[in-house]
Order: sequence, then C-alpha cells, then structure tokens
Amino acid sequence: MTRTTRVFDFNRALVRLPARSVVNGLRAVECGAPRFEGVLAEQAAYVAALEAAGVGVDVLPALEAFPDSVFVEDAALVFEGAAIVLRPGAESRRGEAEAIAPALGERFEHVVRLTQGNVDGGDVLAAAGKVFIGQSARTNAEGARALCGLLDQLGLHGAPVATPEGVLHFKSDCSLLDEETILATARLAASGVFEGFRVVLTPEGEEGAANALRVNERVLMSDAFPRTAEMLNALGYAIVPLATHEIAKIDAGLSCMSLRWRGR
Ligand code: CIR
Repeated sequence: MTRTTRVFDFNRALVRLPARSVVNGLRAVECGAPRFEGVLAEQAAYVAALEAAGVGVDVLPALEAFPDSVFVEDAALVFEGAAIVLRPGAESRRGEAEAIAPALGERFEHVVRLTQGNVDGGDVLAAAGKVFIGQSARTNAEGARALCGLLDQLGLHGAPVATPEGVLHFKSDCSLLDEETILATARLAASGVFEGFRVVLTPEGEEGAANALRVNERVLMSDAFPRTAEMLNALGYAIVPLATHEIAKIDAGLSCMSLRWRGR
C-alpha cells in the first residue's frame, strides 16, 4: 500500500549556526539579550529533535554580519524539488536571502527568487492544498502577490491573509498539527482565516505555544507552555518539548530555526 506524502513529512532540513552577534538580534520588546551559549544549546537540542524525528540536518556556518541569520526560515521557502529565495522585510535581514541562495542551489533542482515586495518565511504556512501568506509588518501586499505568482508556477495555491496587529509573524500565532488541524491563538482564529480546517486554540496566556512544528509523527513545542502540551498530548499528538528561553528573547520560536523538505 502506498501512502501519499503529507505536508509535514520531511526527511531533510537546513539550519545555520548562530553567530555571536545573535545577542543583537531584533526584538520588539527589550527583555535582555540572549546568551550566545544558550542559543547554541537550544539549537543543538532542536537539531537533535529533528534528527530523532527522522530528518537529516545540514548545518550551515554562522554569519556574523547577520545577527538573526540563525532563523533561516525567514530567508527562503522550500518544497519538494524547488526553493524560493525571499526578500525579508527587516532592513538588517535583507542580505540573509542572498547568503542562503548558494546552499539552496546545491540542494534543489529549481531555485527561483522573489523580486518584488517583501516576504518573511515566518509569515508563510504551507497547509494541505493552500499556502497561507500572512501580511504583516515584514510581509507586504506586493510581496504576497509576487509570491502567489511563484507558488502558482510550482502548482501551489497561495492565499494572502492578514496577521493580527502587533504579531511579528503569521506563524507566531499558528502551526499545523496535521493536514486537517491547525493550532492557533484565539486572536488569529477569530479572523476566520482557517475556515475549512479544524482549529485547536492555545489556552489563554499560552499564545506563544502556537509556534509549534509538526515534523513527521511528532510535534516540537516550546517547553514554556505546559497546559498546551497537556491538551495536545490528550488529543493524541506526540509532543516533544524544547527549551526556547534564549531565542524567545529575540522573538523566535520553533519553526524559524530550520527549512524543511522532502528530498534526496
Ligand atoms: C526577527 O525579529 O526577525 C528575529 N529576531 C526573530 C525571527 C523569528 N522568525 C520566525 O519566527 N520565523
């Protein structure tokens, strides 16, 4: 019996080592700089969790010139056989896209570039049959439109939607639990954007849990949200709790530290 590949079935991932400059990473609210060694340790545990979930992880060298470059998800989108080099919305992050392009060229048959507007990968949720593109302070309408065109060439349907005011990325507030189910904050779900999907809401006060990461049979989740973990465990998801204490100081969660795909 053959089983078709699900949107969260991955066997490969790309990560980048944090630079020492990560202590200067962008943050909306100042709550102290992350410790470099702490970010390194959180990333090491994350890579181990991806590997334990059945993913082969390639590690790119650190880029000191780009404090946020450990968050590779924002610089590109990857699919089976194809990659899209994005145009991150924050001025200090623009160069990360060109910096990751050669690594994508070595791994993907087709690499195309977004040439208009801005899109951060953190605003893009690839669900079954639909790629949500959340417009935000980092992703504008022009970028979302241009990305829809590129997705169309790959046979994918891009759907521009809104990210709630004050939320960094669309995926800060949602993630896939399975092909029918999305974990989302109440403020994002209230917009009706996930019509047609089953939505599981993060408990009040645990909104940060929404940036989880479904990988094969597991769901990687921050260990800072025990009520969400308990709820998802009870629903039958295999939760892998991971420390995000240091990366959270610079507004990061679990999707942002890797690019994931199915490939050779
Ligand atoms: C930033 O503000 O761009 C970084 N400090 C955090 C990026 C997190 N990226 C993501 O969730 N996709």
